Amino acid sequence: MRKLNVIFSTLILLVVFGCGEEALNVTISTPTIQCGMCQRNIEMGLANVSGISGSKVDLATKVTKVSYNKEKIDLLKIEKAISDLGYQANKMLASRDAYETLPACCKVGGMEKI
Ligand SMILES: [Cu+2]
Repeated sequence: MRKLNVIFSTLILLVVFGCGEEALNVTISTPTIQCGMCQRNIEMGLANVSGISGSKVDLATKVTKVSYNKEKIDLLKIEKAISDLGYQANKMLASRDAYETLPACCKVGGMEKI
């Protein structure tokens, strides 16, 4: 019985403390990505953003899947972070300054010019 109690309290603790840390997943449209370097730029850039626990860029479908902690960051801030890396995120256009610093291959249509 005592053992059951321990297991039961552990479960309750896991539920109580687990909730706040729950990672949400969101799929963000990133239509301006061009190549593997864009993929690296975004994945490595987002790795440095507090509250984001992981991201995966799918070049074929041009979407970025992001796992994040909703206590620390929200969708708008994630879109802003991607914009600040030089890429459009959903309806948010790329930050102009960041976009200008991208290598030619990462700019829109860049892969066709090579
Ligand atoms: Cu690129």
